[in-house]
Amino acid sequence: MSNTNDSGHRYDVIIVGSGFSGVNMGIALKHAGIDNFIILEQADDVGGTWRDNVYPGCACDVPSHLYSYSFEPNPDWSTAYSSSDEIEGYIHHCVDKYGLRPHLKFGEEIVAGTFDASAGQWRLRNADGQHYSARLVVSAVGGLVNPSEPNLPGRELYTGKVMHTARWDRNFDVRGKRIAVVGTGASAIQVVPAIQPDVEELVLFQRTAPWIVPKVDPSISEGAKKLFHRFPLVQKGLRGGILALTELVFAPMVILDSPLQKLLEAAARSNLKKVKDPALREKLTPTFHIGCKRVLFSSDYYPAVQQDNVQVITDGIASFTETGLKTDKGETFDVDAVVLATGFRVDITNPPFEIHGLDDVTLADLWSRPGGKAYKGVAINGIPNFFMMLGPNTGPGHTSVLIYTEAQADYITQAVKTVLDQGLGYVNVKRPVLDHWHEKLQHRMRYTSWTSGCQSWYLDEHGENHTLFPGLATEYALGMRHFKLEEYEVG
Ligand code: N01
Repeated sequence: MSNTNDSGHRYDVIIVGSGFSGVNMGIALKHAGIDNFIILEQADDVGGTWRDNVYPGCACDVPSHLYSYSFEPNPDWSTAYSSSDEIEGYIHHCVDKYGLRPHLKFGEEIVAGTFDASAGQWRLRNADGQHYSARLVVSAVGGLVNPSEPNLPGRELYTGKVMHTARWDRNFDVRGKRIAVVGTGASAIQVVPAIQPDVEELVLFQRTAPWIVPKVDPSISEGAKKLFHRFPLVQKGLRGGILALTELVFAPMVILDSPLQKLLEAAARSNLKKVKDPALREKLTPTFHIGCKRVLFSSDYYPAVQQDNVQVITDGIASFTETGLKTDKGETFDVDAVVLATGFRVDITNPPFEIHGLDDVTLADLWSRPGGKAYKGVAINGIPNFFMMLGPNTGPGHTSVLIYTEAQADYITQAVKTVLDQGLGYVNVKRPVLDHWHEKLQHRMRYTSWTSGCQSWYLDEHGENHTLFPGLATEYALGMRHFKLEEYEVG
């Protein structure tokens, strides 16, 4: 097997994906003095989720001071919770500042990878059949990338526009149009208030009413920005304060029947009182434990759905018609466009591409049952010299995902350095180490509200949670401080 790609270059590391995680990984490698790496991205630009999600109102529901790299504070955030555009701009800034442009290659969809144990080399293949080789591979492909669209009959008959929120057409003007929005998750509660004032009519199809708590989103004053520029420690302190709040207040809220969970539910119920019409309030009242699905933050969703041009429909959707949608009760709604705010196919626990490890074992086989599992969410027994960013059970339910990715980037960098500096063929996490980690996590899952009886993208088809970390982000990050070679088999 060749050790080179089609252009003849050998890499130490290939990073697949250039969203927040891939960029983080690239920065960490550079910081460690490792320069012989490439970042392969299937799209035509960096930014991942923040490149793809550009629907009106798209913003982060984690405060910007925390939803940014700890080593690269941005004193110029314009609001407490930044917009998608502003976050995408921040990622570009980081790519430039940390010199990642020369490492990036776009239009590279990796479809398969094979590890050659005798050579200690990965060989990746892209969709055009070209190969790339490297000692180590880091998969940073993201977990919520591919839209999940309902398979409704008659879609081909419908003459209007259909758009998933993650594939928003910026050229589509909603003004004066009749719009149907399907879904009431995190994306829907942002897009609905953003378009409601401009559309003629908005028909919102709700299958499950979500829990929503108020979101206070003040602009950041020029004075505050100057203060952050002049005294970076102030911004650092603010970041620490927000992290502490999410850890001490929001994390315990996912513990089933905890006092804080009850407090959060009371806050959300009180928020619901903003809905004046009792019949509408009844429709919007959730029937599951708060925290079972992602808790949503919004102060403009309830006001928007009470406007005269909005209808909330709780009947199921049976089909498209030529002119709109038909419910399972036979009611039809004529609309100019259908916005699918229906979420994503969750790929956190699916192999990012076809992966062949030691003895030709595939990751698909390893994960066929009991679902995705990786040591600390990053390493898989049987798949050596391969690390994941935001792999199984490393998603946060309560705070910034970047706390996790930063910890992973540093841990993986230590692994890379160990392999390169010690001239190892490969490192392969030991099976008992992985199993122990996984069993402990799944045991803790039982005490969370995520498995308390609702349907969400957190759970797989067996009702198991292989997506989120059942603990504090700081606990996870502390556990990632040291790469321990003794936990790995060396080849
Ligand atoms: O997707 P979702 P999302 N007919 O899966 C409904 C992140 N995010 O894009 O609840 C009718 O949460 C479905 O109904 P139900 C964040 O991690 C972050 O909103 O399954 N309805 C639900 O209401 C989030 O968790 C930000 O009964 C159908 C909705 O569609 C994740 O992305 C912002 C249906 C899907 O909700 C996903 O959020 C936005 C059907 N056939 C997103 N199929 C931040 O601010 C599905 N639904 C960081």
